[in-house]
Amino acid sequence: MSNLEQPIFAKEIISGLRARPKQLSSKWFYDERGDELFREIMAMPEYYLTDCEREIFQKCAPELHALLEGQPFDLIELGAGDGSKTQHLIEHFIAARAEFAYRPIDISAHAIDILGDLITRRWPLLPFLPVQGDYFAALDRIGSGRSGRRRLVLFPGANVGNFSPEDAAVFLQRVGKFMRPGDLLLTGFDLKKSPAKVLAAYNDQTGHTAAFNLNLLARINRELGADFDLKNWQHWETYDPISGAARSFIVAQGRQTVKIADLEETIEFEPFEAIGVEISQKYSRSEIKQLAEDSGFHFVKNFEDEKEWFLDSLWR
Ligand code: AVI
Repeated sequence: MSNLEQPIFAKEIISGLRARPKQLSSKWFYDERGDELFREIMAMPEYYLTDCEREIFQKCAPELHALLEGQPFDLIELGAGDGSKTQHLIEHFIAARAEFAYRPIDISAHAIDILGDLITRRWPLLPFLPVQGDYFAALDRIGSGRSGRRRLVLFPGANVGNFSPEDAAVFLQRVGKFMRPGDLLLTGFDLKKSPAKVLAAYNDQTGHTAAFNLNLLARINRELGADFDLKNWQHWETYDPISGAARSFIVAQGRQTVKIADLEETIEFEPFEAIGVEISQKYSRSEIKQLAEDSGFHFVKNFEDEKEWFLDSLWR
């Protein structure tokens, strides 16, 4: 985390733990350990999302390239992570001799370093121009340069699902302000499906998701000198098939008093009080079209995997 982000982290953690109900943003999951745990989740058989989107990217690359009409472009990726699926697009674009630069944006400096090593080793001639930080600060920085080029903006991996549907519309409207005629936005959506499938993806028996969520408390211990005793907290997952919201909670096993030494704060938790830590929103096809409209985009088409569990939706 950069020195600039540390006070924001501290401020958001305190206000989230003082709120009723208590709520922390899932964006704080991703420190170095969190990135590692998330890579383990993506490799789990229960977490079907990764394979579905990999299949989609392999299939849709030629069509995306055709839609860019042979013009030079910037491939901008919001929340790039390890970029493993995007490499299928890059591979195709390079084979098709497209003139483009890869501009991943990620809040995690560590994730960008790993990605940078990987990309520059595999494609030393590909312009790799990452931006570390908050999406909009990064988009502002990108927006002020290289003004003539078209953009293919990727928002993959169901990251949009980590917003409520209302916040997703606000977020996508902001992305839209950065885009110009001819630019394209490709967003990954996890589709509504069997509730058992969804629950298994976020409540695996091997405990990877529990470890990922509890790492947030461990991070608060490490970075803010708190004394959460992790064995007194339990990961809990719910899925509401009407709203499509999968939600993660961390639940206190009995009364807890937690001191956050660096901030001189003490937080009390009642027995079984829960901290909301993540929403992973699932969508229907009609909800996705509606979201495109509500965010000021024109829907172009959906690319789906064979099982019809996931789709990437292309908008102008
Ligand atoms: C990053 N994001 C799209 C993941 C998701 O599916 O909501 C994060 C995650 N949380 C638990 N498992 C995966």
